[in-house]
Amino acid sequence: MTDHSSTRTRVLRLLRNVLLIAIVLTACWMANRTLTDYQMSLRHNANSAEGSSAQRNSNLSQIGVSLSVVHDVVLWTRRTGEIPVYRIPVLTYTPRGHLVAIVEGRKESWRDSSSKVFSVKRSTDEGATWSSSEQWIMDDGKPPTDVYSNLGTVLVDDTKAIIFLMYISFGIRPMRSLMLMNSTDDGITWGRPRNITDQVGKRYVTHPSPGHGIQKKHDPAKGRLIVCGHGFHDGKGLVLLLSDDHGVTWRHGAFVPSVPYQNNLDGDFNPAECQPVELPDGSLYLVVRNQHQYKYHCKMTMRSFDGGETLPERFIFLDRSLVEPRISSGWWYHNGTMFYSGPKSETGRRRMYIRWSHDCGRNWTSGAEIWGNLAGYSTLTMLPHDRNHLYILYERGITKYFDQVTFTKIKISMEKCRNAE
Ligand SMILES: *[C@@H]1O[C@H](CO)[C@@H](O)[C@H](O)[C@H]1NC(C)=O
Ligand SMILES: *[C@@H]1O[C@H](CO)[C@@H](O)[C@H](O)[C@H]1NC(C)=O
Ligand SMILES: *[C@@H]1O[C@H](CO)[C@@H](O)[C@H](O)[C@H]1NC(C)=O
Ligand SMILES: *[C@@H]1O[C@H](CO)[C@@H](O)[C@H](O)[C@H]1NC(C)=O
Ligand SMILES: CC(=O)N[C@H]1CO[C@H](CO)[C@@H](O)[C@@H]1O
Repeated sequence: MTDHSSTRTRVLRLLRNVLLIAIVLTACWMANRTLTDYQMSLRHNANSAEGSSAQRNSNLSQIGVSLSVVHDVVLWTRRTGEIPVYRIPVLTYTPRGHLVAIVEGRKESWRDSSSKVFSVKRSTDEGATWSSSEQWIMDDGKPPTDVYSNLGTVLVDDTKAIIFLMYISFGIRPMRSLMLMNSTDDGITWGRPRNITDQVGKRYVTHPSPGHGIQKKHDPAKGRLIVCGHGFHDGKGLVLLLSDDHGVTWRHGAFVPSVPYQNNLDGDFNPAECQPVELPDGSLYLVVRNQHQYKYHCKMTMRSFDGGETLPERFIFLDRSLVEPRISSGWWYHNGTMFYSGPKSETGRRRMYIRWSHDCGRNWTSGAEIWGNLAGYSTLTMLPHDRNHLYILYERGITKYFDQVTFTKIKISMEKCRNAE
């Protein structure tokens, strides 16, 4: 090699390194810049009751609530056989005032990508007794298959008396389909699922989060059906799916993408499984799994004041009192009280708690322990005609957090504190 050509090689190598460094620096700067935007807007406590009529119009802080367990029913159990594992509790009231519970039966293994059935049980006596046999309303087929489906959001159109179940189905990559089935006879029979992928657009095909969606009871957008989902075609984050014609057509509303500045490492802003409620002022209040434990091991909460079209950044909060070990949680609002369920642990799926707040999340009680051992996903509901009980369906166990899917009926007692007189 001549001196001349080796100098040229050295210059080229130097140029290449300078270019690489510039690319890396630009990427870091861009990622950090987006992240900083979120950091500035994410407040560290839930000061999210602003504008809520629930807080302005009543003396809720003067009312005490106590919870007591009425009874427990184990609905599904891990075992050997065709369906070794049941996971992902979904629970709803029905138009006629009954209860429907749905879980995934995982055929091959405990893995999320296992081929599955969706198994349903019903109760027509406020949770005292349940169907003895399970009904399968979806079956991915005999394993090994290339197809698997994940639960799933249930929601009731109260005006039309229809129960909907929305879920995602995976085929040979990259096929992802958003599926919707319904029951018009109170959850006894379910129709064939419809593929609504093209309605919402491939990009917004999301995992409808485990638990419930809502129908808005107040303006804006009274009557709208809302499903909260996590993950979408080319990334992660949170998507709201909306229907203004009683579930016939769906489109996407608010969209909060993740900020993966470290390749999905701890600390990323990555909102995941979410549950919505509506407050009396017509706003939406969401609890969101903080998948990469952005800043803290606690939930994110979000608000929407336009029926789910937007989730403004300045109303995204980290609620440090709702600690979580990356998990999907229960969320319910009734008559001035917010209820939350989830494992009270920053690190492990154990100790199922129900907690409540009388000021829309400004202050949370320490709550009541429902199960002291291993515990995972949970969901909450109430019956329209009986506001004195809260119902939780959750994963719990001794050897694994999903040994059982258990239903628990809880009595709520509202007591006025003495100093309120
Ligand atoms: C709240 O309490 C005060 C007195 O303690 C009473 O005057 C007021 O009417 C109450 N407000 C509501 C909405 O109940
Ligand atoms: C659902 O529709 C999409 C878009 O048309 C398609 O790609 C997908 O294969 C369909 N899925 C199922 C399960 O039919
Ligand atoms: C409910 O399910 C039936 C049966 O699959 C279907 O024909 C109907 O379009 C569905 N309705 C809605 C609103 O999705
Ligand atoms: C709502 O709470 C108030 C106490 O603040 C109680 O008097 C009322 O009966 C409750 N309403 C319902 C529907 O539970
Ligand atoms: C009743 C009660 O505990 N209120 C507290 C709620 O939280 C705020 C701060 O977020 C406190 O200032 C209140 O005292």
